[in-house]
Amino acid sequence: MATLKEKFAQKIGPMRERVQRILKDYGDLKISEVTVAQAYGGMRGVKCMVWETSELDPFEGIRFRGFTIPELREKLPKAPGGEEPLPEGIFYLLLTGELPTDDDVKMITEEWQKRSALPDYLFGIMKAVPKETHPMTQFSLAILALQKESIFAERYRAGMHKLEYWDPMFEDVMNLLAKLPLIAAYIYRRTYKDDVHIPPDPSLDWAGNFAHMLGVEDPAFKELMRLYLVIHSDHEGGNVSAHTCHLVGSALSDAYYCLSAAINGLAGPLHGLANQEVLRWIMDLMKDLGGIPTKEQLEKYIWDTLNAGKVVPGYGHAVLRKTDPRYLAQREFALKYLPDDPIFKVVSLVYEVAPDILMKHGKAKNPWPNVDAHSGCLLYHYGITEYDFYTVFFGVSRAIGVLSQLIWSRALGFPIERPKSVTTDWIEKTIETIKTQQAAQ
Ligand code: CMX
Repeated sequence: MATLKEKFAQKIGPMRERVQRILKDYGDLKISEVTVAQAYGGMRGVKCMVWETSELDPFEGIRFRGFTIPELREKLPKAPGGEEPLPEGIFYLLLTGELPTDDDVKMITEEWQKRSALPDYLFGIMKAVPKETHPMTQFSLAILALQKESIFAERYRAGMHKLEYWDPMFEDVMNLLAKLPLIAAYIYRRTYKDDVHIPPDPSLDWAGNFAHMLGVEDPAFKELMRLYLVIHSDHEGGNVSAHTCHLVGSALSDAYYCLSAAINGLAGPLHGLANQEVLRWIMDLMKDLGGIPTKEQLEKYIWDTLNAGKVVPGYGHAVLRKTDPRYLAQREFALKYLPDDPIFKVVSLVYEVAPDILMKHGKAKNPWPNVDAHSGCLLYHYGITEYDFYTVFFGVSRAIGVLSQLIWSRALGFPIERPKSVTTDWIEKTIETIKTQQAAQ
C-alpha cells in the first residue's frame, strides 16, 4: 500500500500540468475586479489567491475537497466504537483530494506517534515564559522555538532544486502536526494544572490522545475532540490565519515560521479568539442575570452589548450569510450528549434571539452564528473551564488545513505574494482622472 507521501507525490505531476495549461491558455482572463471600497475594506470578495483544500459558499458553508460536514461525518474513518470522523482522515483528504481508508488513517496515526516526541530544549524555553502569558502566545512561541528542526530550512541552505521543495515541506508538516497535541497539552497542564503532566497513550488516535493528555478521560470528550479538530481544520484561503500562513510561506519561510504566524492571526478577537470571548460573554451574562435568562432579559443584554459599541461575539462572518454548518454540527453534538447543560441552553437561547436583533440593529451583513458561538460551551461541559485556552484547540485544528495547502503551494511552485498597495492620494487622483475622462465623453 502506498504511503501518504507516495500517494501525494503521484498527484503532483498531473496537477502541475493542469495549472500550467490554465495559465498558458487563460492567464489573461479576468476573474475579479477591485473597487475602492474593497481596497479600504479588507479586500472582501477579491478573488486573487488559489487554495485547493476547501471552498466556502456564503449560503451553503464550507466544503472540504467537495465534501460537506455531514458527508465527512459519515464517510471519514472513525475510532473503534466511535461515531465522529478522525482528524487524520481530513488531513489525508485535504492533501490528496481522496477519501482515506481505515488503513490509510491508521498509517497516519502511527506516523504521527513516531514523530511526536518534543525536544528537551523546548521545555527549557517554555519554562522561561510566565504562566500568566496567554496560551496562544505560548503556543505560537513553542512552534517558533521548534524552527531549528526544520528540514526544509536545512535542505534549502544546502541547495535544493525548486521541484523538490514540497518534499522537505511534507516532512516538516508531518513532524509539526505530530507534535501539536503534545505542545498544547503541555501548555494547558503547565498553565492550569500545577505543571503536572500526563504521558501520551500510544494506543490512542491523535485527537483521543490529545484529550487524554489534557486530563479528560470521558469517551464523549474524545469524540468531541475528533469532531472539533476536523471541523475547524480549514475554511478556504482568505481568512486571517490561512492567508497569513500562505503569505509567510510564499517567501519560502518554513512550516514552523508559517504556522507560528498563522497562530498569531488566529489569536485576534475578530477571528479565532472569538471562541473564548463567547464563553466570557455568556458567563458574564449568567452572572449578571442570575443564571439562564428569560428571552426579554437576553434581548436587553444583547442590545446593551451593541449600544456599548461592542460586537456580539460568535455572530457575523465576512463570507457566510447563513448559520455556519460548523455551528450546526456542534449543536447536533450538544443535543445528543449534553441537552440539559445550562450553558448550552443559553447558547440555544442566544441563537433564537440574537439574529433578529442584529437584523434590527442593521449593521452586520450576516446576523447568524459562526463556529465560535458554540465551541466553548462544549469544552466547558467536559471540564475545560479555562476559556483563554479555547483558541489553542482551534489552532491545533487549523494547522491541518493551512499546512496541507502549504505543501501544495510548494509543490505547485507558487511565487512570493506581492499585491500592489496604493495611497489615498493615488485613489483621489485616480478618481479625478476617471471623472475627467467621463466628462469628456
Ligand atoms: N456584533 C455587532 N456588530 C457586528 C457584528 C456582531 N457580531 N458583526 C458585524 N458587525 C458590525 C461590524 O463591526 C461592522 O460595523 P462598522 O460598520 O461599525 O465597522 C458592520 O457590522 C459590518 O460588518 P460586516 O461586513 O457584517 O462584517 P465583517 O466582514 O467586517 O466582519 C466579523 C466579520 C466576523 C469580524 C464580524 O462579524 C464580527 O466582528 N463578529 C464578531 C466576532 C466573531 O464572532 N468573530 C469570529 C468569526 C469566525 C472566525 O474567524 O473564527
